[in-house]
Amino acid sequence: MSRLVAVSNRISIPKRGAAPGGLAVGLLTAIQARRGLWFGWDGETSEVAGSEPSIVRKDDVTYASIDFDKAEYYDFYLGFCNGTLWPLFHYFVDGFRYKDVQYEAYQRMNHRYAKHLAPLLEPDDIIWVHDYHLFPLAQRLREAGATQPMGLFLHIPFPNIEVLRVLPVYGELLQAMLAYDVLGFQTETDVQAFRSAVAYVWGEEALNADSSVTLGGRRVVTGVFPIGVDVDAIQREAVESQNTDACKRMVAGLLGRKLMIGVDRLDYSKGLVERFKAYEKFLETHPENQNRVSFLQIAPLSRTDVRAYSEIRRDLEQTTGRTNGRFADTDWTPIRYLNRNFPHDVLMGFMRSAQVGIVTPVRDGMNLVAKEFVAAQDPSDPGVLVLSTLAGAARELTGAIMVNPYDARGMAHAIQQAFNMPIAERRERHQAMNDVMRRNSITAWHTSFIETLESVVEPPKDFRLRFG
Ligand code: ADQ
Repeated sequence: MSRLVAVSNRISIPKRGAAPGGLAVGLLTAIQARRGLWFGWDGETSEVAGSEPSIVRKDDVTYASIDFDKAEYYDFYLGFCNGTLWPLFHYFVDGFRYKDVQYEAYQRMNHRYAKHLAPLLEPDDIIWVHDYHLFPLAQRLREAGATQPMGLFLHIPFPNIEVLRVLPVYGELLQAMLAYDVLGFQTETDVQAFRSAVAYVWGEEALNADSSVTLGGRRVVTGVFPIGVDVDAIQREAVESQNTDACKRMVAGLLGRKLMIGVDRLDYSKGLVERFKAYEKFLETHPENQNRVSFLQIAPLSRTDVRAYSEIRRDLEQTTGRTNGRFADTDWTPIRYLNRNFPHDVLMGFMRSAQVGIVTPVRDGMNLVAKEFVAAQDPSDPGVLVLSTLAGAARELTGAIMVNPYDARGMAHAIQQAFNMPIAERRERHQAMNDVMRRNSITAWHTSFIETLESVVEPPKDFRLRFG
């Protein structure tokens, strides 16, 4: 069995007392099974970046990490990755910024990843790269002489070509993606968007009927690999954590009211401002719910050095203040808005205690919170998921109440419907979603991606060594 080398912008190095999240656990299981290597940034920045990766071995996994210097952090990570690619790939054409100097930093960083990773590779490795931070990595590794099979999985949406071509360097990035052997996406829409971009640049003749593309004699397999969760593990976590102090306190604070919960990284793609406005509309148009339901929104801060993120934070604080000022009572706070992290099991316990889960991104690659909410429910008395049609998860979780996240009135109506859904219908919808999630589990995700990567028989041998 080949060794698996996983590469992601950020890696989770095991620390005492800190449990990694669902995605990290899933990936780690796959790496562990193949006594593999996980390579990436350790999350630290320093004045001068270290010259060698630092290596830690634990439980059959080797962690090789690099740090960033300040310029790399600003220009590569905050700049091109999160100020250019992230907004554009989530269709925020207005919020997108492009600077040559940041793109150059992006290319330089990918070069540095390759330079540090190449000496750690073994001939029979298979290499699985994650996400938009590392589109050019395969190209750089090939130039360094690597001939191993390489796959890229994109966790975020792939935009339609009419949006993609707003980016001055879109052609170069597409070309870079074609140095991989396998390109994996969350949904069929993303694969189609990628294929239409290839056809736009190189013509329809580059597209093969079997969903691969061929360019310059190289064949690149494209496919849909919807990321999932471990339904049974989440169910266990949710049940066990209901006895924790944190869960008991949260439930006691409801004073018997029904609960709607939202859990998201604080990001403009998650549709939080629109969601808060919809909840305000719900309290206004369905006043019988005042003082009878509570909305708990957990949203830890992320990317606080990017301006768009401080703006959304301000908007949310204003909307929360207005709604609470307008509707609160001496013993009732309509929105409880918390900017903090919780251990994963506690979150699952919170979700199990909620009658409604609200997941309304204005654009999302998949959205694991939607799947976690469903998996955490008590099957005999499950809560109801209200889900944006613009989340990748909407393709699979068709038992949710679907909403357009920009339609406040429609969302208010959906929340009302969710709180009042009869138990038979709740059970039926929950069962259907659980069945799909068991099929498309986190194990199915990494197994099928790795199998596809292993099926790539002849990696290209025509890239010459460039590092001196
Ligand atoms: P993200 O945009 O980060 O991921 P998401 O899929 O929602 O989003 O996953 C977030 C994870 O963080 C969930 O497992 C959730 O439980 C956890 N989390 C959220 N808030 C938390 C808190 N307060 N405390 C602790 N944990 C918290 C990107 C893409 C998504 C895609 C994933 C995986 O943007 O579309 O689903 O990758 O591919």
